[in-house]
Amino acid sequence: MTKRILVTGSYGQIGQVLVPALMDRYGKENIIATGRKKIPSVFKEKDVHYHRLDVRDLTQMQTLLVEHDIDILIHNASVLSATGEKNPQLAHSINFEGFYNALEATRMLNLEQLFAPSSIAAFGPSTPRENTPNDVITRPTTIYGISKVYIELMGEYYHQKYGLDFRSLRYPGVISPEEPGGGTTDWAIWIFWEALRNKKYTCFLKEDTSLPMMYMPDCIKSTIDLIEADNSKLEHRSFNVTAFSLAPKDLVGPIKEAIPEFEIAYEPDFRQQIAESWPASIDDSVARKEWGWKPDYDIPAMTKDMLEKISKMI
Ligand code: AKB
Repeated sequence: MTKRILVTGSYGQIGQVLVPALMDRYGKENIIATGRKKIPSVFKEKDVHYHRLDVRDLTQMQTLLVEHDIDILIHNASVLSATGEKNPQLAHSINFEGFYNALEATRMLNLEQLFAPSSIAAFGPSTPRENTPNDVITRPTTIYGISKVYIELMGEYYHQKYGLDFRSLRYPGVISPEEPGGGTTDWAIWIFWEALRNKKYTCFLKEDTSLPMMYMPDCIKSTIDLIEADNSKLEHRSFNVTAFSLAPKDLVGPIKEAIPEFEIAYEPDFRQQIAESWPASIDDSVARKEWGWKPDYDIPAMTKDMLEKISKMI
């Protein structure tokens, strides 16, 4: 049966790709994209059904959900890790108030499902860094990470208290040609753009800082697969997902193969500390077992596709 889906934060790096993917799958007329700004040009070109929404406004959110007869709310609106550390107050209001409104709107309107992403940022320095399990200590040290733990715990609370069908993925760094929105894993996008544009890149993380990552098509696949997963098979509500782990030095060789003159320099900044508080690799066996998660892209396949796509965009 066709679902009607509303997406908040829809013109972020992930939303820009997720919205068209949802339109293909569920029908253009069934997807409503929302965001704080006026309709972005990428959505105009694709004729996306778009409305302005500040997620801190519960009445506005409820009105759109009712007017468009929404079944599933995908709540992507969020201030990311690096921007959050520059403005913790803004991150608090958007990430905490916004998610609370999404939860309350889902409960009051009895929507079928609420999906809201978590992140590897939910982990902290006291979490084991290698092969981090799904069920493990989460004591993050960034405002973004704390908001992700809030999302997971409040979502799980509403699930057990009200039977609300909350689902979440702990996204790793997501790599794609689209512009990222102020995260710590953004280097893995800019390195490709800068290699193709200027043949050199200055990285804001140290060369051996490994973090879990995935390519955008896998991010979209994991999101749709979890939304459509059989609820009776889910023992968890929040899941680790990953495809590979990547440090800046790991991309130098593969990029040089395509662009032999490519050079990299390292000037670590405040984002180094954030990255060091996150896992280097995570264990996603719970997602594989409960809803069949399996990524399609490894590092060589992702690198080839990124270079091809960005070359066409320059
Ligand atoms: C960030 O770096 O803030 C995000 C994330 C890992 O959640 N990409």
